Amino acid sequence: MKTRAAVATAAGKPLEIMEVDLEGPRAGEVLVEIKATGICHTDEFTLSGADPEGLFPAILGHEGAGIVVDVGAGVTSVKKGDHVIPLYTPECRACPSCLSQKTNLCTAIRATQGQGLMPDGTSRFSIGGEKLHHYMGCSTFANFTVLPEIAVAKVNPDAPFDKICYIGCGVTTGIGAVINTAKVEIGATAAVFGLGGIGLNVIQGLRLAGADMIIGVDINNDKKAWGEKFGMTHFVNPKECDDVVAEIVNMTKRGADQIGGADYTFDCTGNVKVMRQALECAHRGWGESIVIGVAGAGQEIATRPFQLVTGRVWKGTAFGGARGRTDVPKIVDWYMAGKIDIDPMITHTLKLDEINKGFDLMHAGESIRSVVVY
Ligand code: NAD
Ligand code: AHE
Ligand code: ZN
Repeated sequence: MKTRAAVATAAGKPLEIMEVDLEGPRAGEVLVEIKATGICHTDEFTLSGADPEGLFPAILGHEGAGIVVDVGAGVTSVKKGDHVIPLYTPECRACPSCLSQKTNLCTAIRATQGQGLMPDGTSRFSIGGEKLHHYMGCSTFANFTVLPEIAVAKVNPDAPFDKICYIGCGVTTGIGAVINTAKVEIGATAAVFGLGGIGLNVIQGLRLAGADMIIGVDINNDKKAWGEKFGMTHFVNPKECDDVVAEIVNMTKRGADQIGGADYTFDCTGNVKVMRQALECAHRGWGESIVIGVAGAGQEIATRPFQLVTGRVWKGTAFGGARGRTDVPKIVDWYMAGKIDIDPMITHTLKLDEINKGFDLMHAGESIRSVVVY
């Protein structure tokens, strides 16, 4: 069949809207009509050329929602007509990682996914006979896409596609980092670096978890009002203080010894210098710093080992530690029950033809999430 798609032809170039060829689903695969897709900073990261795994030409996009329109042989867990969210972190429930119950990083199809291919080592997308790469196993910047059965979460059919697509990455990543990775407890003190599409979801996750002090950190003062909307209690602009680490340590001084530092900190910027700041303003003895941001090829993190010797913990999280087929339907239900906010974070709704505008808005810091509706 043919489908409209925004194709990333080369690093650093705007996406090109084209009609491309799409082969139907093979065994264990499903064909999904994508109804809406968010634009995440990670799409921008790969398009920029900073992603060591970036491949071109490719169909990017990994934050979608849609309807199953066809299934390949042997597919049992979803059927035609089901509403689904594609999962860039699948959940096969059979690989050593899934069975370990210690991680959400399913390994069943990770190798081929990283090569921009389906699990059988081929691509379903092409144009004029030339192969197009899949992206993060999802390629939601195409109106129709093919996904492995283990990489879709079946969700409530009453949920609106143009909102729940955001659960395909940003919402789950932010809330999951708090609940699954940090396991924040009631009364905790936290600092969140970067108040974009991910950081604001960390903030709403902290509010859900019952954190007392939620410090937002951003170089853009416009983000103060955004953070406050979702539960932020204090704001710091690193450009307006001498030393952001000292500032946060000072703000969080408590107890008889008056040692400051946050119980939990989160990097949602992808900047390795910020990752260091986030670690170093975590509390001596127990503070945990969670790396969510994705850093470009060649970037490395650094700190004095003494920071770890004295009890700070550096952790990372992908997709908020969520097991997609199990957890994503629950998060959709939380949204439908009014337990979490999504609508106000979707600042722009665009048509596929306007997708490059979504990247411009992100660069200008003017959007939280842009969503493309097909
Ligand atoms: P975004 O562009 O919406 O937000 C980034 C925010 O960081 C902006 O508000 C920006 O002003 C702020 N910022 C930039 N430099 C800063 C600095 N020095 N100090 C403080 N704030 C600063 O991006 P997003 O969609 O929220 O994504 C954030 C990061 O998370 C990206 O690196 C993205 O690739 C990554 N990400 C990771 C996962 C995961 O599973 N680990 C999932 C989704 C996104
Ligand atoms: N491919 C990059 C890293 C990109 C990355 O870290 N991706 C996150 C999701 S970001 C979503 O917006 C992730 O899930 N990583 C785990 C995985 O298995 O890809 C690189 O540096 O090579
Ligand atoms: Zn993402």
